[in-house]
Amino acid sequence: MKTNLIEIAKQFQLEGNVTEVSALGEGFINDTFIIKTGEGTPNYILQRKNKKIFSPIPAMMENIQKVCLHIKAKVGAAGGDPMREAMTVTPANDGKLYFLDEEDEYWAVCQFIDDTIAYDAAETPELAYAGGKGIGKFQSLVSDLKEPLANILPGFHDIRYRFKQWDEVLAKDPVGRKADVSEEISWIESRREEMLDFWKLVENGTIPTRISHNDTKINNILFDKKGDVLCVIDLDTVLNSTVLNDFGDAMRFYTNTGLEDDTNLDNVSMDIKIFKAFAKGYIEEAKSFLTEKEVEYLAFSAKYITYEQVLRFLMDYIDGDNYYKTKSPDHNLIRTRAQYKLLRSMEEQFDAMNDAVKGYYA
Ligand code: GN1
Ligand code: MG
Repeated sequence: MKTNLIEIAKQFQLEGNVTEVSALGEGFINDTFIIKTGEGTPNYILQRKNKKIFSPIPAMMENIQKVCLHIKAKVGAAGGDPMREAMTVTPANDGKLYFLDEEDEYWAVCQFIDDTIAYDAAETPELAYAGGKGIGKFQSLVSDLKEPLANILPGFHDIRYRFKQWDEVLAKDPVGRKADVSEEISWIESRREEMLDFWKLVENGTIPTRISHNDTKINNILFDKKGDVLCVIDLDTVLNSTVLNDFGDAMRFYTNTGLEDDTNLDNVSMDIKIFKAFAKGYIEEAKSFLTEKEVEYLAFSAKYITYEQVLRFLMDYIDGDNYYKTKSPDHNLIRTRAQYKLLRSMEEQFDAMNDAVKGYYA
């Protein structure tokens, strides 16, 4: 049965009348649409949430709502505009934060914030600096939200958990792809201990657990027309974890001179100018709450998350492409190779990355 998107939209407490629902963006995980209502009433973002990945969805929506309400209260108290500087979840007609359709699919809506810009790439150091400030500010706004969030994505950036999945997938080799990727597999194995050593510091509390966003691509930040950060969106992955994940994932995304799935590896490298600009903005905002240990591992976190992404793409390839949406049979392998090239470039420039962080923190 073809889903009637207009009918789904009508299940939510929208202002105005739904005039159109159309696809938006190219997320790998959820399906996203924009709901248009007439003149003078807001537009909305509608998402079919991926229940295979986020589980349970109702708990995920509670997490998102907790974070949104906390940020709204603080923005309001500081004289800002809570409708523009925070996301607004729109409940369903029955008051729930989601709608469950007849096919057992979960839908959720939030308000679309007008007159904003989302960028697909951090093209200039100025933009990277603003993005760094945006993520630092987001973390700082939620740093006093003490209520724990539900763990709807167990082991998300936990490399011990990823190795467990990895070992299982490799042992099964369900579609017989393993033999052809032995070189790629060696990239993962040769760094296993280094990555686990870092994660042990999170496990034993040397690096604290806080609220983190966990998906800090630049297009998850809305800027206003002046180029200032308004708010951070796509809160599906807000979790209690290390905030280093956010720094690392942002650097994996922002600093890449090529595409995440670039077929021309010559395009891919880490742009140290972008790294420095983001780190400067981030540290300016996050300095107030970061511990020295966290600062010590900021540059490392970029390698950690990029490595994890190499592992996740390669693991999905070997598993037969069950997790990420793909556009060709070797899409996950192309992504693996491109992200590995980025990791190598970070490894080569690691001293300069560390020096930059030290300089801004001093
Ligand atoms: C997924 O769907 P999207 O682009 O928001 C993934 C991230 C990956 C990213 C790779 C829940 O995010 O962890 O880094 O793809 N999200 C989840 O581009 O797995
Ligand atoms: Mg996302």
